[in-house]
Amino acid sequence: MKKISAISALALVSATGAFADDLNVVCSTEQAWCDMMVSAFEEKHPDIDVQMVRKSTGETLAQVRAEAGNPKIDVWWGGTGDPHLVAAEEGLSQPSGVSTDGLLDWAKNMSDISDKKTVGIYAGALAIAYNADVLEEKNIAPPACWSDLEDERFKGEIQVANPNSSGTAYTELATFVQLFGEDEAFVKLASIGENVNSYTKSGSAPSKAAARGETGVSIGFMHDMVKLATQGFPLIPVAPCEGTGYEVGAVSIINGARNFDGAKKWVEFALSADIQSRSPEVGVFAVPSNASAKVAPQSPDLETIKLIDYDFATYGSSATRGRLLERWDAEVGSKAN
Ligand code: S7P
Repeated sequence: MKKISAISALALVSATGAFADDLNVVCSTEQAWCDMMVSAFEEKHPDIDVQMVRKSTGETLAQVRAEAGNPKIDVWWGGTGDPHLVAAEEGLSQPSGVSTDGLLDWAKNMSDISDKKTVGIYAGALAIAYNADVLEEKNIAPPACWSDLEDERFKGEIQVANPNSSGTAYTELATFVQLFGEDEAFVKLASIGENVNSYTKSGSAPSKAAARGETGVSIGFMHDMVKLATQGFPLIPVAPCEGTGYEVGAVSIINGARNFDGAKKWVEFALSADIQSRSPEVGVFAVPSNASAKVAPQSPDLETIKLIDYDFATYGSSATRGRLLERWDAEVGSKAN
């Protein structure tokens, strides 16, 4: 009898394709950080087997939407907060029940505006970077402001991601709208577009390309630029003179998650000071959301950067994101070289 039950259990496992304690995670940060999180989590919870894939933030939102009602993902960790807020608003994620005590206000704000369906895990400022060797060789004066990127001296020299797939590039789009007003923002983005050599899928790809000298200038998160600079690349991060926006990276449990308990343990783990203090081990210098986590000396000091009061409720809403992306496609993306 016992034997039959064991066989039935095995049959059930192969029919559903998963053991109960498999945890399916989509990670929207850098691969090295994703890998470190998985091994540290499995060390703490040896009974849980994590299956992780890395995808950009906008791409993950598209997958979560496509799988609504029958999700393959349990937990979505990392990536910029706006698409996490969109998922929350569209009923695609659910409250984790994990306490936000001990988190900084900008992290709690994500929880407050999403009915507790997402929460902040790190923050980082949007910036410009340039390869000092490339610009010097071509005798191009470095940029100091967003508006400089419209100048024809940067023709073919700028790389940035596509805001449909990349949360980083959507942060840039929303930052321009908040800094310059919507119509002026699209004029500027189209004019910068004249100088863009490629719109990449991933938000961190342009700065890696700039570090290698494949493009002169990139737009991305300053902490990712700092990582490349500390690795010895001639990459100089610039906080734009007009001011800049920032991201709050987030974590969400998907609505209908097959392993809610495991997902909740992941969120608890991701919010803990111990693991947040370890991100510099893999060269991630974003600012941690747990007030007790150690901040690496290499982390950009957000207090010294002219940051806008980024409106996450508005720019993380489904209608605003959808409308801005449609306009970007029509006025900027469609004109890509
Ligand atoms: O590693 C940190 C980080 O750069 O990873 C995320 C990622 O670049 C976002 O990717 P996409 O733009 O491709 O969606 C950022 O949230 C974070 O700063």
